[in-house]
Amino acid sequence: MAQTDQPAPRIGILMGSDSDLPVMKAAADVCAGFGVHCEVSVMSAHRTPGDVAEYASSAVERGLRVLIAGAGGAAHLAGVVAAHTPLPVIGVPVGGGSLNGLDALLATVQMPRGVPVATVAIGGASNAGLLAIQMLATGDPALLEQVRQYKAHLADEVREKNRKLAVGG
Ligand code: RP5
Repeated sequence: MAQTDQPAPRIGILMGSDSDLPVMKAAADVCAGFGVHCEVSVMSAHRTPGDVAEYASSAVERGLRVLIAGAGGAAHLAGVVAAHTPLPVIGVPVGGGSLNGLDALLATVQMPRGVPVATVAIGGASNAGLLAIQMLATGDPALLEQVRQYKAHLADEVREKNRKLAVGG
């Protein structure tokens, strides 16, 4: 087996089809921005249900600590993943289709008692990545400091916009 210097991924990003990748890529980009290794996979709750069950059931043993699952339409991927793992699962409803993602939002967010999926906005893969980082950061002081710096940077950006508006007004 090929050896790499890459650390084991701590975040797993799943999507129901490669057509979801343009949306879901944002989650991987956020992880990379924080220097956290993630793994990205395509598997479907409907087309490859056995693969999804196997992936989610073995996620803890493989070192993963948070899972992100994005799908569109009858978006059952995040829920099925949550059914098979004790890890926190973040759901991303992928937009498009005749209902513009409302179907995916409801299918992802309306989980039964006992099996939560932390659902972000339609197309909100960037926030899903950030939430996964924040979850990891609860047990990782260095990562927590990075999140603090990120939020400080966000605040600086808003203040800069306000300053520019005041100057131009
Ligand atoms: C869902 O169906 C996928 O997550 C995707 O959003 C949608 C369309 O899939 P493809 O027909 O493009 O493979 O299961």
